[in-house]
Amino acid sequence: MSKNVALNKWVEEVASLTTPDKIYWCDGSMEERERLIDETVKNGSGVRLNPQLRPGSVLFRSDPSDVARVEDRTFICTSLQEEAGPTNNWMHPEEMKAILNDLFKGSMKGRTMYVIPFCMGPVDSPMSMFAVQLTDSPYVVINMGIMTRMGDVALQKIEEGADFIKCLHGLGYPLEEGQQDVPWPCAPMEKKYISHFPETREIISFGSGYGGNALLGKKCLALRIGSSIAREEGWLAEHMLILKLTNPEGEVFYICGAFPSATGKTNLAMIQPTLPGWKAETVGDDIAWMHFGEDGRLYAINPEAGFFGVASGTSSDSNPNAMASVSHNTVFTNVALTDEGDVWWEDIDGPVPDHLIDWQGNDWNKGDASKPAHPNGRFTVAASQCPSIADNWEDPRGVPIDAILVGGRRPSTVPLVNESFDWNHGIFLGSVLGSEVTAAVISDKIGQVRRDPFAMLPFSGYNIGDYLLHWLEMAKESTEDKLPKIYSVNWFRKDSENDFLWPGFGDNSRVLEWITRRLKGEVEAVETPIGLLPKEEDLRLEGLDLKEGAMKALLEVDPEAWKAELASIKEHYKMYDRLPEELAQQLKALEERLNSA
Ligand code: O2Y
Ligand code: MN
Repeated sequence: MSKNVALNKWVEEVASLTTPDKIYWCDGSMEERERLIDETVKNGSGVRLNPQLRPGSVLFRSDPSDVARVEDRTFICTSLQEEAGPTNNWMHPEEMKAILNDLFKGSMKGRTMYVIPFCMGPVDSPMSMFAVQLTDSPYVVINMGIMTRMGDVALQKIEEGADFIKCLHGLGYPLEEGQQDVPWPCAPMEKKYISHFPETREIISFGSGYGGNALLGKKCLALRIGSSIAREEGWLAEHMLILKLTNPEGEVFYICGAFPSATGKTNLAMIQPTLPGWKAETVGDDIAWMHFGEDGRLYAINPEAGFFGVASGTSSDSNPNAMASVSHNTVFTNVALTDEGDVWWEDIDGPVPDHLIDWQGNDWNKGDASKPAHPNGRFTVAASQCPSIADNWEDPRGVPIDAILVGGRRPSTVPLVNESFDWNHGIFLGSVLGSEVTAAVISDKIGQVRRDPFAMLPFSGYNIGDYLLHWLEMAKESTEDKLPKIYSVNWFRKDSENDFLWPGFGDNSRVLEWITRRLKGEVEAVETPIGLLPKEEDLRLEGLDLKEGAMKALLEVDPEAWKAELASIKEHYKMYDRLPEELAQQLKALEERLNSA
């Protein structure tokens, strides 16, 4: 029980519907987390890792049917379908609530219902939001304790009267008297519902225990409900990393970046610059909430307290800061287990072991065709454990944003870096952000460009056209000189031999360096029909071993390729039922510039 009457009433209502055996209020302490981990180990769902190798860490293996976010089962429930827009699954709130009411009836039988008070953002920040998640998953409690400010710190504020968002989550796997539990309870796909109610600011998720479907503070609250609230209140809830960059002179720049999945977002958030004297620090790796300050600048907080990162591909080469972060006190999901009791995944440091237990708990021997770790296997770790975390990452005022990057995986056409002419042109660049579909996704569209405006297509809680209009209208709150400058970046340009032209990783600091000099007005750019590009001599390339002609290709604007790009953008814009007029104008202006070039 809490001192908040409305909260107690809701907890009682849900308990009488779902009939759990017990109700437990989470305090957010380390003792509580350790106790819960011990319980999961005892019931066979968690595996403690070797404390000598990975102290305080645990491995979970999910059901093979429950391994990632399920976009097909994700719904925005608004009174009118056009409010959800053409890119979201929609259902009327009453219809969805009726379905969910039936599904939740008795669904926590034989289980404990956990009450998780939590805060997205530093507890003392005016930009933060409070919420309470009810769940019957101890795995969710353990992860929420890392990903959010959870427990007494949040409950205290809610008891003092802070508004809270209701987040209801159920695994959909009740236990009858004497029934044996399974390691990863969940419901079949057709009974999974990840549903959002922007009009009443509620989230109800049923049937999945995994990641974005179940840790409701992340994609559901911080992005889908968050973006809807942000529109109403005049701020931005974005799928962006936040990076703090300090040049050798000690000047500090803050950069946000929108990148669709599989484009190196976490690596950039934790970049180690190769340029001497430059320092990069992490403020956030996935989500940014940005509000205008009284000075007309945009200030960002990271609403999360941890990272839920993809394990596969992470190594001391690709991301040394992530590797150091997960050295202890980490929850791993769906990675492989070594005979020594440590974790293993594709491309992790060191040789491939002869024997592993794979992510499904089966023996795996070197040479077997299957992959021992799931490609969407994850680590959950506190941001405070990251060696590159900025000392001011929890500043309640946020950090002032100087530049916004939008970047995808584009083997051709899109140059290494391109500065927008102004704010509206920058929104245009964000609206056409695209990434090549890679073999990582099962699709018949491999090699084609998938457009993902500001990497928010799966996360906008309202009509995607209105979302872009909101970006355009935000400019009215400030003046062009105070707004962040917007840049398109592309680390993935390839040549005719299918080789990458740019080394990426720490060398991306060379592009960031040029951006900071542009911000200071120290360097001129080349005006092209698509935007403002660097002169080759203005990029710091010393020490790089690039292929002959690489820079020319990385900075070229090929008129033929851009005509094809225009056609592809036109096709993409057809899907909008509410395309802002300004973006139609931007497209027309691009076409005219290309025609007269
Ligand atoms: O598969 C999931 O549920 C995780 S999704 C995710 C996790 C961390 C950061 N970003 C994402 C994403 O889908 O963008
Ligand atoms: Mn993300």
